Parts: sequence; structure tokens; C-alpha cells
Amino acid sequence: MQPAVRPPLDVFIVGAGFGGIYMLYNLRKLGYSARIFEAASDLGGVWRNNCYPGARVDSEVPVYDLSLEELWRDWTWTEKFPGFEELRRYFDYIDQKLEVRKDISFDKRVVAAKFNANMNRWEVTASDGTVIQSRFLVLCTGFAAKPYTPQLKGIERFRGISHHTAKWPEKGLDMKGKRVGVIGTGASGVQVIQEIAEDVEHLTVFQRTPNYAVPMQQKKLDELEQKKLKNIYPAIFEHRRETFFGLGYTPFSKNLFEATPSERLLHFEEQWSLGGFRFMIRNYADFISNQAANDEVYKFWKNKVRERLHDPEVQEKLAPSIPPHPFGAKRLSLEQHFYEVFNKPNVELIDLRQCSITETTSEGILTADGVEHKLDVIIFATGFDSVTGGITQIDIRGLGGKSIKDKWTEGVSTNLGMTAADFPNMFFVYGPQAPTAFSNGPTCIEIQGNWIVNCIKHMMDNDLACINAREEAEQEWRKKVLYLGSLLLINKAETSWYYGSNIPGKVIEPYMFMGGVQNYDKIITEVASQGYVGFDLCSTTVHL
Ligand code: NA7
Repeated sequence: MQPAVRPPLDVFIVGAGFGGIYMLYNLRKLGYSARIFEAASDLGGVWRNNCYPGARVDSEVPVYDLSLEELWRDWTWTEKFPGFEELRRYFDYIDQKLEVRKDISFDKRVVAAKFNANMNRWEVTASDGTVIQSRFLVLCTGFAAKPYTPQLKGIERFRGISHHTAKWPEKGLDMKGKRVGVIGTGASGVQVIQEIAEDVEHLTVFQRTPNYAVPMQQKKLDELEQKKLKNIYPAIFEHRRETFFGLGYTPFSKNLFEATPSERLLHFEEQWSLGGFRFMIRNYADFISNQAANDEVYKFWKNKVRERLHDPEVQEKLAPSIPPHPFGAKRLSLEQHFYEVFNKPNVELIDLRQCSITETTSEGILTADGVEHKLDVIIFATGFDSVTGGITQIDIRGLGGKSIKDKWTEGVSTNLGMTAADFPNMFFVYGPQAPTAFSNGPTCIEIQGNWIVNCIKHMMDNDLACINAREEAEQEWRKKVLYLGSLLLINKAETSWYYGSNIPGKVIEPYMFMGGVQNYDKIITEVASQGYVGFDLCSTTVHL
């Protein structure tokens, strides 16, 4: 039996996180029909899948809020960096206010999308066989939608429980009194390690590259304090889009060696104690492009971390004398008591650079020194096929049946980090070659979301059937993205999802626009105001 084909929608959206909700609400407000398919069973995007112990956001509120419809007026956070449970409640609250759920189908994983050039329509298929047609397709799949689990030899033999942090069981997992191994010490690893260390019987941390984690400086927030601040929230939201990382932290303009050593020390200490990403963003302007300046920052960080660790061997593993990569070349993580965990008698740190994993046994993990680490639970905190994975895991076919995955085999090319040539009427939010994850999520999503909504409106108002990015515009954009990446020391990390080098076989290149949110906003606004220069807009059907 053929699946039923429904009448076309104006816009079909994939994903019900911040991006999808923002798109849906704004499109609906203009009177367009729009629908979301979401693979998970509820709202929240990344906060639906990442429900491991300790999962929380690294952007502080209210900067992490959606600024939409003054939602913030009736919402009060309890923590400066909220955990996933509170973030899920925030999504419920958004639904209460904006009634988004009624236009979302949950437990619907989109597996394919095909552009019909005769009708200028996308035909989207879900894993249950549902087919939907729409004029426009907007992918809001998020930058961390495809978890990566390394294929450890013998993993099928392991008799205990194993989970990736981003595929954590919804009902949770009781690890009290268990022997737990965590592979990976990125943002997720840091969070889960510091959260469970107290409760588990024994924790074995398998670290490949030390994480340059900095203090989150978490804080409880009360209602009164937030109430007092609310009159400046509109200014905060306005300001965040004018800053490099969209977080509202104004960067520091001075170069490191222009400051005296004592001035430097005071500045480092100040940013360190203010917490969050300030130690990175408000650090000296040249630390991410000048190796000598970077070395000074690393030295400060190393000493701070070492002060908190008792065992010199552990100090050397977590904060090595010789940095494995420049400070900030990989995304820093925010920690609360991560380093103190390694002073506990029930916690063991295995440095995989000295002694790698050989295989998984039925009882645990065997390392190259012949030691079998006996485990009841293995946690893979091993990251994602980031930025592109959420898009390429869907079989998306544009003009001439060309697939997006094939298009990007030799490297990513997009126009403005929102569209791709030969994939007409398709947009993506918080994806490749945009400030994605090199910025605060909601800031980037709102900037891109507004641009896409306005573009769709322009098409509708002018009876245009089709918008397609031009190849030459795409090549220009790619050049810009690669050039901006080359200015930073970021390309010096051996395995980094910023560069795709964390995934075996993935093309190694900068996957994001690293030129700053405010600059990105200016560029895309200019393109629209010039009548979508770099795009072909047509009122008739496009054929290859
Ligand atoms: P990340 O930051 O990609 O971290 C993954 C971690 O897993 C990292 O420490 C990796 O070591 C480690 N890893 C990956 N593969 C292996 C293998 N094969 N063996 C051992 N260790 C491995 O992912 P997260 O989930 O922590 O964070 C992703 C982003 O999501 C984060 O930045 C936030 O923006 C939210 P490596 O450093 O590559 O040596």
C-alpha cells in the first residue's frame, strides 16, 4: 500500500528544540502553515536527548532565553546555569504561552527529503512511512544530533550496561554502589563525572586529551533578584546579538604583552572568578592567535588546576607541563568541582595517551598495560558527529537527485551557513558554516530564524516559487569560513569537533563561521537588503 500523501504545507520543520520552535511560532504568526516532526517524544531538542546526570547548559540565563514575545516576563530560573530538568520545564512553559505542541508530531524521525523540481515542493518521509509535502523545508536538527560512539573491540561481549551520554535512558540509571567507567572528558564527560563521583562505588575515567575546564561559578537565583533585572532584559537581548559569541560579554581589546605581568594576573583572576566563558572571551585579544600569548594563559590555567589536585601524577595528566594544544583550541568546558573528584580514593584516572584501550571484555575494559578495569556501567561521553551530522543523517536529495551527504563529502559548502546550492527552498538553522556552537544557541537561532522567516515572506509576498543559492556565492562563503578559521590557533588541536577531526574519516576543516555573531548578522542582513544577492529567485519551475 502506498503511504498517504497529504496536501502541501507552506513550511515543514525538522526538530523541536529552540530552533524549530522559534521558526514554527514566527511562521505561524505570519499566517503560514507550518508543522514540525520531532524524533523525540517531547519538546526540548538537545535537552530531551541529553538527560545524563549533571547535564546542564554552559550559557548563563537570561542570555540563554528565547527573547520571543517577552516570554521572560513570567518565567523565573532557579540557577544561573540551569540543568536539563529545569530547561525541560522552560520548554513546557514556552508551550503554555505559545501553544506550539499542537503543530508538532512527536516520535517522528525524518529519514528522507526529496525536492520535486516540477512542483517546487519538498517531499519529506518519516521512519514510520508518513509522507508530507511542503513548499519550504527548514532543518532545525541542532549541532549535536548525531552521537558518536567509537567501535571498541568486543563491546558486544560486555555484560554490564553501556550508554552514550546523549542516549541516556529517560527513566534514569541508578549507579549507586556500581563500578562505572566514563570514556571521554569533553563537556558531557566533565558534567557526568563531577555529578556521579560521590555516589558510585568506583569511577574509572578514561581520558584521551585533557580538557581545559574553567570554573562555571554556578549560582542559585531568586525571584526578587531576577525581577529587579527584568527591566533591562530587552537591552540584554539586544546587546547579546552585538557581541562576538552572542553571550553579551564584551571582548577585551588589549593584547597580552601590552599589559604588565601584574596587570595580567589581576585580569586573569578577575575573569576566572566571574566564571562562565569569560576567561576565554574576555581574555587578552590575541591569546587565540598568538602562541606566546596563549602560553601565558595556559600557564595560569595549569597552575590554577594543579592547586586543586593532591597527586603530582594526576596533576600531570589533567594539566600537563606541555600543553597538548593551545588554550581554547578545543571548546573549554565549565566545571563546578570536576578537579576535586580526582582527589577521591574511589576515582581513578587512566591517561589513554600513555595506555590505550585494547578491548572490551565481558567484565569491563582492558588497557594496553594488561589491566582489566572491572565495570558494571560504561558511559560513552564521546561526543558527536557535530554540526553536519544532524543534516547528513537524513537522506536529503536536491536538484537532479543529488544528496547533501555527497555534496559535502569533500568539504562543506553552503551559502551563508543557511542554504546549499541545488537544494532550493531548503534552509538550516544552527548548522554548518554559521556561528553555530561558536556562539550562544538562542542568539544564533534568532538571527538566522529572522533571516529565514523574512526570506520566506519575501518569496510569498512576491509570488516566487523557488530560491536557490548560487555556486559562486557558496564558494565565496566557503573561502571566508576557511580563512576566518585559519586566523586562529583552533586548527592546532589533534581531535576537535570544531574541525571534524573527532570523527574518523570526516573532512578536517573549520565547520563554523568563526568571525563573530555580530559580523555574521551584518553580512546576512546586507545580503537580504540587496535583494538576496548570491541567490537565484524564480517564479517558475527549476530544472537542472
Ligand atoms: P566532545 O567535546 O566531543 O568530547 C568527547 C570526548 O570523548 C573527548 O574527551 C574525546 O577525547 C573523547 N573521545 C572520543 N572518541 C574517543 C575514543 N575513541 N577513545 C577515547 N576517548 C574518546 O563531546 P561532548 O559530548 O563532551 O561535548 C560536545 C558539545 O556538546 C560540547 O562542546 C557542548 O557544546 C555541548 P579527545 O578530546 O578527542 O581526545
